[in-house]
Amino acid sequence: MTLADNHMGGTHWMHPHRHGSSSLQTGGGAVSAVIVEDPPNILPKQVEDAKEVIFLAHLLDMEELQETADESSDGLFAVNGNLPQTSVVVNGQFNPIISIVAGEWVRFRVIWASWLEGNLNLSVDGCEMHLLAKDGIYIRDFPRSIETAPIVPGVQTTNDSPIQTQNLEAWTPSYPEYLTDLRSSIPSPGCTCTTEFDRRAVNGIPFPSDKESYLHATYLGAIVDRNIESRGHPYHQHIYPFQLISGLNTFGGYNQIGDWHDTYTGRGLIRFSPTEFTGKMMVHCHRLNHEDEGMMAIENIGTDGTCTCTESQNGGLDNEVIIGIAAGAGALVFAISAYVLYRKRKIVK
Ligand SMILES: [Cu+2]
Repeated sequence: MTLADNHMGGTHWMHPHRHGSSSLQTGGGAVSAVIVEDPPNILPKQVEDAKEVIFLAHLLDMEELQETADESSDGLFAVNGNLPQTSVVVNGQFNPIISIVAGEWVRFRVIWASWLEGNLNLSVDGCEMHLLAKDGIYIRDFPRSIETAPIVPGVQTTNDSPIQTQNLEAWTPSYPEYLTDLRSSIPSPGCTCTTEFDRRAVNGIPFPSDKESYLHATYLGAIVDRNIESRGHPYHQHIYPFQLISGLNTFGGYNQIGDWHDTYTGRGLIRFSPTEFTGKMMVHCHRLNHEDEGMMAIENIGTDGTCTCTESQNGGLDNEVIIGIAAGAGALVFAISAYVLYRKRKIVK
């Protein structure tokens, strides 16, 4: 795997994405961590020196997998004998023991490689927990104290989990150009669209059988806003990470305005700017059985300076709040250098 020189270090993961088989293959265990290491002397010393634990949590639900296989008429997958109890395994193990030393900071690289509903809600009894990064991108206000990491399905995050030790020093990463802050940017004309997840479709439209028809279109250099109405579904976007702008579910402070994500559950305004890669950008529910059933759409990134939106076909949804959020959104800025994102699309997702 070759990454651009300016790719930010971080914790990622990869899984298969064959449409119609994503949930079966990913749920069956075809998941792996992808760690992008930082060069020396980039991270604060307390983080750089910390013991590191890769914590790849995966939902093992054989009953659901068998049902998925039956629904998809997959003749290859079969569970024989007694089904193991549904559980979350960590690094492939059930109830593994991770030893840490009292008073020392530990860097947890946490991946919730889930393919169904439900957040991971990671907490460590008796330990302080501070957020360092989400979705493979460092936050700007480390150390952000959190009680629980409500990691949504498909997401990776990095925590530092200590036990009463010296205070962590504040640190703001220097962001590469493709992660330029968009909070104060003004969205480009016509580039603010609404994306709704509901009833195994996006804006009322199931994933098109031609695999070509796109929902929204944008272009290189545009400042793009999306009013996300995902309800309980984790909205996931390929290629370009997006910045949380307004109207967010903060999950008790875990999410802050300006955070970079590639997955977000709930309602709110997000912003991104395509900077290098043109063509298809997939968006989908990261409950992969929903994605397989049609809750996925294509955004097209062109070069002609034109944005288009496809309105929701649902009709009856309450959009007033969303519109209010859009009007009240200030503006930020960001731009993604595509090399990274390309790799993300091709390899990580
Ligand atoms: Cu969903």
